Amino acid sequence: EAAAKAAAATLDEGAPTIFDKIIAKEIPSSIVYEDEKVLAFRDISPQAPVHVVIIPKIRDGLTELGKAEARHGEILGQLLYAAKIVAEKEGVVDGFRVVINSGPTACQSVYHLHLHVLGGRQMKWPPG
Ligand code: DGP
Repeated sequence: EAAAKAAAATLDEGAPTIFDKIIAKEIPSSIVYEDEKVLAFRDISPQAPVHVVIIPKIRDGLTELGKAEARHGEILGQLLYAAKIVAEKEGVVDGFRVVINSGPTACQSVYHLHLHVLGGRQMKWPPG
């Protein structure tokens, strides 16, 4: 599946993404946590019993982590802290994984920076 995903890799063109529609509530999502700056919702294709995606509500050029600039430091910290809040809410704070796929080689498919919070099963290392 990863190979298929990589083969179908999309590129960062800075275009609006499906996550804008999720933020605008134009398409439904199962929201786990929300505050002024971030939104966390269940992944449509869960890779673990707990699989939540956390995004900044305002993308501000942050299409992928590889394009982060110093000015993004605050929101990056807020996203990471939100991962801990989500893990706590989902009952996996004792063991969870946070993943950021950046760019096509890493199989990023939506170019609005996001963290994956995964938990509820034993993780393996190294990741695929
Ligand atoms: P990545 O491959 O790291 O770019 O992750 C994008 C994730 O977003 C992927 O795991 C599936 C999820 N996703 C894509 N579209 C939707 C959607 O419309 N709703 C929800 N809930 N998740 C989505």
